[in-house]
Amino acid sequence: MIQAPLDCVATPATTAPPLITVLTIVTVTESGIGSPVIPQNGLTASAAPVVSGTLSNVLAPGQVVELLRNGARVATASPTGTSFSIADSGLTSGSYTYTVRVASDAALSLPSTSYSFAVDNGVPAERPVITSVTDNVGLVQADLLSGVGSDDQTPRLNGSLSASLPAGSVVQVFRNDALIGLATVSGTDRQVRLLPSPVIRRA
Ligand SMILES: [Ca+2]
Repeated sequence: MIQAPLDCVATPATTAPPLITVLTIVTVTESGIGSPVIPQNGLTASAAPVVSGTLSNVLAPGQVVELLRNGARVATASPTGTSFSIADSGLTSGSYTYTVRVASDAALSLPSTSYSFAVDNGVPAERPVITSVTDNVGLVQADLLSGVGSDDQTPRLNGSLSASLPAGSVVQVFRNDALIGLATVSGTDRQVRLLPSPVIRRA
């Protein structure tokens, strides 16, 4: 019987493991309630997106996942499994592209494929005003004067905008500081009309 020579027995590698090169950004979400997804090439008002993705295998000791925003490192994470989640912050209106890479003291991996989107969270230039409130119930039907009572529990708000709204923008309507709906806006004449109308009940 012939025995295998001892030098055929596998020995543990003594060099550092290779850097993981396969990273994927799966989603970028808005922070907060529900964490809605920001689509690739989409638009968001969020100043603090959360970048989530996967790794081809777990990180070796000393390795971290780096988040790059427009090519500059902005945050790192040390996931213990094969998925990661990194929160960014402080985004102002503009265009952004995220990539991720694995880094250690010795080397960097190639960056992942990119994930791009736009942020619009500045103060809108378009200014809405309420021009009238219409009562169309009962014997007396007219635009309401400020301070005058009405029997219309669903008065219609009419208004105008200083400029046409860009795509994706809405006019929110508040009653006593509570959001009650979105105005219907016709882009050409910039008229604002609230549908459905708010319900007002007398005390
Ligand atoms: Ca009336």
